[in-house]
Amino acid sequence: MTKTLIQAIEESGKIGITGHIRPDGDCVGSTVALYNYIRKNYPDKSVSFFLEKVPDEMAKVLNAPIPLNGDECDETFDLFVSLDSSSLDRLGPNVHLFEKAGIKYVVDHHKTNTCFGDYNHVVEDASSCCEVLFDLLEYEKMDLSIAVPLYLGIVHDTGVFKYSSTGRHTMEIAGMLLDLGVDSARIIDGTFYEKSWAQNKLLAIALNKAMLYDEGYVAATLITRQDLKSVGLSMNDTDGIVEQLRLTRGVEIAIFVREDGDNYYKFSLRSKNGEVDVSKIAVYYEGGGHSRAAGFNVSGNIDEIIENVLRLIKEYKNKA
Ligand SMILES: [Mn+2]
Repeated sequence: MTKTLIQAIEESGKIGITGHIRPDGDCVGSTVALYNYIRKNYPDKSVSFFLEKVPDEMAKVLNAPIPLNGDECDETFDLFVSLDSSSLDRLGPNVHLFEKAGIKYVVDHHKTNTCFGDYNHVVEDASSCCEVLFDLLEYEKMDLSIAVPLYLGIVHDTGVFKYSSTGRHTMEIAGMLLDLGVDSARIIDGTFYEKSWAQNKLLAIALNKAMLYDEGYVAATLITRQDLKSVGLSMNDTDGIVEQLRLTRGVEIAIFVREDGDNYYKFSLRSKNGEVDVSKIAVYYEGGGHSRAAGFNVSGNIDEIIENVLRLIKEYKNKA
């Protein structure tokens, strides 16, 4: 027997909510929206919000709770909801809270989702987890504190309504959220396009170091810890670089590599027209994602890894 998210909420007194480590806009948006929805409509229930720090630019436009850290919590929840996370390990310090909860509920849109809950509501072709969540909640019970984070998540996961996952339904939801009073320009510019001066400087470094491979089919760049240090930024400030590479005319595959430790790297992959399913490359390295946007972490010699990724691109391209 399946159970809707609303049923699970209604039969639980103590509820926990979490998303994945290094939360992006969709993760922040979906977790905050569900938190605010429960607070507004079920004031008698206890609800706790577990996540890493909400990025400042998002916190500015959101009515977001202060996140808790699962490492510092030993409680047992009647219901624990995981949003926008494709696997259990992506819950980071909150894995143990999810595992011992009475009802483990997964809401997601990653096709690589491992269905690690008791109930797994995974809609593969949805633009975002926020879109999936919108459909699980009642519109009549939403207000601006719920509409803003949902809109923010959709904006971020669709690259502002332009990725192929953006469908009629996505736009209908966005329209319904606008009806609730969402200030769309403030969310789009303030949380998606706007970058700090240091981030723009980092983008300059990344573009300067970028290389073309496979006769311009692939563009790739690498940002080292030293590069980040030179502009005073941290690992969380590299958003948007892979997107800029992707926008290069003629480039089909964009690769952004970030050095996160000694011989330890984070890869972000984009496929412009879907000629190569980059989630297959991510899965090869035990990462995950979508066919046009995926990522993974890997240890080893960077030249050899890049060479292998380029080989995989060729292999999957010929299979498409
Ligand atoms: Mn997402």
